[in-house]
Amino acid sequence: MRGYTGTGAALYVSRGVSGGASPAAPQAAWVVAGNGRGEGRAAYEPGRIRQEEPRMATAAPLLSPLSQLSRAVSDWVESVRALTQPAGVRWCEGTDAESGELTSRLIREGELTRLNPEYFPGCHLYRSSPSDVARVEHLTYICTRSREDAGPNNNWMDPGEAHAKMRELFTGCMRGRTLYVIPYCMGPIDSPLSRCGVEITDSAYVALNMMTMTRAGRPALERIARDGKFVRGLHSIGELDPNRRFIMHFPEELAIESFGSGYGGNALLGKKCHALRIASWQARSEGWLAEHMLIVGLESPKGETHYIACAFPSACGKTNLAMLIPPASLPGWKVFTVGDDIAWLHPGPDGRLWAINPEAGYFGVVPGTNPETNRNAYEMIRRDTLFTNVALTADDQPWWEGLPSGVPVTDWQGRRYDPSRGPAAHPNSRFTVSAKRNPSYSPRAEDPRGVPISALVFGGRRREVAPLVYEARDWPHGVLVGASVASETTAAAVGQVGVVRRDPMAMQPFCGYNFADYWRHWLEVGAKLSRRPKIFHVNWFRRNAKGKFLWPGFGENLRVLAWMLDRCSGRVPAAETGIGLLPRPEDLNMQGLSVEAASLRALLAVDPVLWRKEMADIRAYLEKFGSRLPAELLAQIETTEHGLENLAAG
Ligand code: SAT
Ligand code: MN
Repeated sequence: MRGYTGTGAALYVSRGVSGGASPAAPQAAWVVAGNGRGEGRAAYEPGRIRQEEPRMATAAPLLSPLSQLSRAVSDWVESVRALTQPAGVRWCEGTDAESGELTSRLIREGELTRLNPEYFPGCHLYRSSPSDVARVEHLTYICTRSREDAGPNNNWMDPGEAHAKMRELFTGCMRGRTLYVIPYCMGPIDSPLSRCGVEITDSAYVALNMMTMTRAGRPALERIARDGKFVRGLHSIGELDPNRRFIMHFPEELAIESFGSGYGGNALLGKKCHALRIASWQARSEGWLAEHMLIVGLESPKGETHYIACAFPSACGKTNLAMLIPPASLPGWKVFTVGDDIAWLHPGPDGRLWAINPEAGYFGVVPGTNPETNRNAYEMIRRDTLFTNVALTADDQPWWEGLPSGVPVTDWQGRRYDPSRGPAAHPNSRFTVSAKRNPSYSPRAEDPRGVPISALVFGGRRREVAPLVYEARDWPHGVLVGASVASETTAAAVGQVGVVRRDPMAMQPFCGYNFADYWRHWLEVGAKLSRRPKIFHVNWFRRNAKGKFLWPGFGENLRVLAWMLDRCSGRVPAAETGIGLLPRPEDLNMQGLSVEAASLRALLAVDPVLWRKEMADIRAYLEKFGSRLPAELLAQIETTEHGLENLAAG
């Protein structure tokens, strides 16, 4: 909660993550008016000069120390302190002054570099250890009493064994370091759909990231004290030794223990560990869905707004789609970002599915971000942004592959840039920035009720087989379509890049329990909805025989989304194929876009031979889940196979 006003009505003029306005470049400021319940409403006011410290329009209220707000949290912090033996304990209030102080400290200690304040005011660079640059799926475990509950999709360890192993690693691990306590809320602070956690970490970099990525600090702890329930996340960077690195999840205890990595999804425990792995488990027992999905609002030229949620694997363009800029040839469309990575979807009293974004910031892939691919993101990350593992120019501007200008002189490891040693910026280099910096940030993103979802979209990175878009026959078929997602691997996780793997619902690395039970849960949630979203599958990454992309992607993807909305509103028919419903070419708005007719035909083609093989692969994959697999999914495979036979015959 940047700019949180405590319990008194107050007006803050707050500074960003960075601390300190550059005299050369006056900065805009977030003006946050509090209503006394921590529901600050923020407006971006360009041209306002940021102040060094928050200013209050009324006297500061007397606040009780954070350590006294929740007995359960304090007891846990005390037990962790005794185990890890830090030099000091610091409870995070979540104020801008505190972020500024942490930033200054990291600069003093040489962990952060201030970037050129003229061009990148309030921006900093962090370099991680070179062997700690991505999620480590092979060291990530789900620790449930029964191995079957974790399922073949997860690494499993017995909870007793895992706790013992972690206890050994955590013993005395924070000696000489500060222990940070970060209470956080995933989702709008006043939303009944939100859930809270507390992360304990010995990394100031992690604390700083968490303050941008979540609503962190006092209001979260106040809510925890009221709710009485929270996820316990314990993190230490240890010695950053890849051989002493584990990311353990205990969904039955609502607990996470992470050791040996300071990077992204391994260490910012609110993100993948809590909001996906633990939350997916919580969601099953409470009747909702925690998904690896962006949420975007689309306003048509007629003024009709629909929200859609889309699941793609990491580094497949979720942030770009969430911040899409309509092409000039599609006038009148507006796009609003609700979230770029995670959606919590709840059946509402009206029979629709309602979504919140549990996060408050973006931890996005930097390479490839430029004015052509994502002008919003490009503008957004020019101030108050924390960069991790990008390169530098001679005048300390951040540089990454895909920028139209600038010359890298220092690579992401801080060495003199030498192209023979690989890219200047790490392919998984990241930006951390508050969602409020996003020019397309939806005002509905802070709505405690969430937004109603008209369509769910699955997608992967596939050179072939999957057409540009198709619609599932109905919800159960949509669950099969989601369960069958396959994608080429990316740099977001350690391992080989570019190999096709099954990534059901883009949740392979993130589902906190057995996929078979998860698909059953999906079927059950759908059965309860009376106004179900339609389900679609897209593939922006189809290539021709020469390896060239057939579809331009980025802003042009709006044409495909517009077709989906036409389908949701019942305005256009669709072509039945064995695999689902495809657009008739005349129903895709191609005005102002030059895609050759042959390419469009290829993009919308369903090859029955390739698809029969694909269905056989999917069946073999699903059968690995044995008797827990819902029979409905096998029935859906059969329906598709019959449809493909008819297609081949007709
Ligand atoms: O898991 S991270 O948060 O590091 C990024 C991703 O894989 O989406
Ligand atoms: Mn992600």
